Amino acid sequence: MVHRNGNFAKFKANYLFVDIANRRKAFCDANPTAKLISLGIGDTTEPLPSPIIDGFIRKAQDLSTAERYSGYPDYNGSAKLRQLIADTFYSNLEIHPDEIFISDGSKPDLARIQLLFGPQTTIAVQDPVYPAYVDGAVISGKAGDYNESEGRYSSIVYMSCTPENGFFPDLSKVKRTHLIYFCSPNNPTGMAATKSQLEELVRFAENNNSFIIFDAAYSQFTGSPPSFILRVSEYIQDPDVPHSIYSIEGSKRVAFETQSFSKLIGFTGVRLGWTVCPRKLEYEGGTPVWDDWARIMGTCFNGPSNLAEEGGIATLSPEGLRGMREMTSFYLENATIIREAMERLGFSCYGGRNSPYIWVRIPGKDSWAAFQELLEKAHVVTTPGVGFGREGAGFIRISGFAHRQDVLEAVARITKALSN
Ligand code: PL4
Repeated sequence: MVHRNGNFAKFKANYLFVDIANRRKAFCDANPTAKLISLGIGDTTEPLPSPIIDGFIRKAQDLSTAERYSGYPDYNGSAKLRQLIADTFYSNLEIHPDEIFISDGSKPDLARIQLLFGPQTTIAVQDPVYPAYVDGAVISGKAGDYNESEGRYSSIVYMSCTPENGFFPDLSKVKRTHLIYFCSPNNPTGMAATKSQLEELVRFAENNNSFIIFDAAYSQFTGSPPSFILRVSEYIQDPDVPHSIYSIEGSKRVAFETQSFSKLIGFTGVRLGWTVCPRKLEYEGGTPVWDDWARIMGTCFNGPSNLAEEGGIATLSPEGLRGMREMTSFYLENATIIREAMERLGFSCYGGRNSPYIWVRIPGKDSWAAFQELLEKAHVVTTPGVGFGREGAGFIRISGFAHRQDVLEAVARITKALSN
């Protein structure tokens, strides 16, 4: 007999987005003519700019010739793309291309990082939290048991991020853990940590000999954009919000950073991202983490798709970067439209300024009830806040990733539904 990995029995329920898909399907089965609009899952909708499509086509044509065909890619991604990422995103931050590991996106990297650390490793997460961090901890045996009445796993340290603390945890009350997952701009709250807050976080990690896993999936350029780029827009608008944890002194000794082309340009389906593992990041005793991370990527990943990489290289060309800024600007405008509509209805809203997500407090309702009401009355799919953790109870997350006409239609329907 083969024994099941007992950690699977510890899961509390379905993965959040699977739960939503199930509820959505049940609603559609019962209401086959309803035209649902999804502002739920953060999934990009807009067509890719033509210079990027040209990159894919170029590579596809190469693959059709004996001279330029290429098979397995480099384990850590092409030197060209790693150099471009270093120059574009970390221009003043001294990240060497060797420290950048190209991957098939942040979510797989976030799961693979857990393989670096044994089951005795303790983990802290923000609450609310992107559920993939917690689910990865459950599978790898680091989460402990799920406590139904607490709505939490026994071995995970939850750092409350609420309107009351400005969505930044009171670190003086946070118990020391080996790993700290931190996402800024944050999914789901849409709030971004300031420079002084990230300094506090890095000092906290240094004092506790912890590692930070910094998820910057909704960030963008570091430093000044190259002069050829119009500063059209980017998710982070506020000059006091760092784009990378590496803008913080000392962070290379304590932090990984993961980033992705998914939300920056729309590669959610193409699949391309990267994780920075600085050479200075060392375990107790001085062994570099880099060696093990390279080994994990070599074992659990066979290098990024060469088509995706070519799209990434095209994205980081001057025309591609212009397209990227227009894209993030578009989704941010969607977020503004949604936020203003919800505020007009009298709801307290957070996020939507440095991020495409709006975190809306729905007084007197639990999140799933609010989700269900919007689904049934407005035919709009959102994400129930409690699905991201206990501190998300009473909130819903609305995503700005949608076609403009859908956003306008959705806010009109929500306004009508909730005004009656
Ligand atoms: C739905 C903080 C979305 N199917 O695309 P990736 O793998 O480079 O990035 C995934 C990711 C990483 N880090 C953060 C994220 O928010 C996301 C994507 N999150 C959302 O709506 O919260 C898409 C979720 C996806 C899933 O199952 O996670």
